[in-house]
Amino acid sequence: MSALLKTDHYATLTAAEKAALFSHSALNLNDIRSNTIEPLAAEFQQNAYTALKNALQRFEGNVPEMLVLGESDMAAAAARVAKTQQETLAAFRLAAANIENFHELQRQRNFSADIAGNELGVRFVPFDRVALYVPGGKALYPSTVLMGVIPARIAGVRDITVMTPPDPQTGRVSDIVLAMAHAAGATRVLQAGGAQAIFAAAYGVSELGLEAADFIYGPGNVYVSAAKIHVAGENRCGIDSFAGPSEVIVIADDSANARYVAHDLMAQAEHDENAQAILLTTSTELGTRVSAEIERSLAARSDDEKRKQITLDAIRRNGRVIIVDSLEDAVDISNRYAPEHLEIQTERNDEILAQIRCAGSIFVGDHAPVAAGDYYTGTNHILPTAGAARYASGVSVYTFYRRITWQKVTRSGLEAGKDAISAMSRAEGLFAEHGYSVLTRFEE
Ligand code: HSO
Ligand code: ZN
Repeated sequence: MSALLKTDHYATLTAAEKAALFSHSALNLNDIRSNTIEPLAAEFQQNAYTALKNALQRFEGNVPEMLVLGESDMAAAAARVAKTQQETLAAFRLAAANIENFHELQRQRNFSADIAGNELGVRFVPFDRVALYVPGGKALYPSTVLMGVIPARIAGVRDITVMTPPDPQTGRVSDIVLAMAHAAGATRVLQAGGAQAIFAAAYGVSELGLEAADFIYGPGNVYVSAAKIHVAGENRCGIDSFAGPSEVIVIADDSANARYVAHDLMAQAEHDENAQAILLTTSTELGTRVSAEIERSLAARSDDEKRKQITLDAIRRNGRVIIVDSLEDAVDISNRYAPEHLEIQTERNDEILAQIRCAGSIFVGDHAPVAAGDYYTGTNHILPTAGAARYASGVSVYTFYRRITWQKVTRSGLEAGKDAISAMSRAEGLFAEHGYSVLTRFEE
């Protein structure tokens, strides 16, 4: 049995061990909130522009000369990329087209209906201003720019800010990120990362032409997450669901390919030392072969030492093989865990798919690694983590609408309901005004 990947039989776990399995990678934001986030919020309340510059100087040691890049800067970057990185650009364009086509299908239409003689409807009105956080610094996520901006633009959002930290080496946001922001339809790029970027978007910075955003979304580190929770708690704007370390559950039986499964688990681990990668399988043999492949392949890797170490740490800390008695048990465990990503590689994929109740995004079949959705198929990769898939969904066109209900009530429509309204308002002790506001319309 592998020393790297912890293997257990689910039936033999104690209640506490089962609970630990469902706990996700916990993040404790309490210290960060009181030590960093609350004082920073106070600074922004005084003067957002000064607070932003001071915080960037303090935390990043540098304030970019141009904090905001607009359409012409993004276009210039896109032109440079078109010259120097043609292949990369072509790849991202292919992905953008798939994302665009899939998200186009999610456009909502206003509707209305006759209910008890009155006309009732819903208007889907896009948010006016949104701000997408894209992690930067060591890793680059131009793919996340596409995933965040395209659905907002399709929903009809007119003002889309991308916030991302500049490369510490060059002091500016990379051309490929700017080119993707341009291609996807972003309005501007704020060259700032961290909690201060979130506050800038939430409070607005008039000196930078930045109005307070209605909605802030996108993955980030603990400071970014804590800042988002703070501004949402102040009711300044909406936020997407909690972004913790990335996770995958793979449900597989003995028909699965061990090498594929092993590399899908490692792909998740590659993101972050706190990433979670869990295999639920009915096959002890598959478990053993997956563990062996992970050990073998990591030992053989000699490319990027830093990434290899992250992958190794995540596998060691949060990599698990859980042997289950049946695929039904695997489904049950997965539904309770509510993974960000779920892969299904079994002989009964469709049946299992239909039983899944909680997951961010599901990858069905031997040829559906998470990386396919991360980059290319067209589904979104900004997904709920840490169990939030129980109640939240990934970013989509639906994310960006206000759903405003309306009703046109006629004299006859109101008349049909007036007695019911009187009785109900009386039952709630509100007849004097609620009830009367209806009845007065039928007085001579
Ligand atoms: N798996 C990540 C998304 C991503 N992977 C971006 C590579 N680049 C969270 O769903
Ligand atoms: Zn990924």
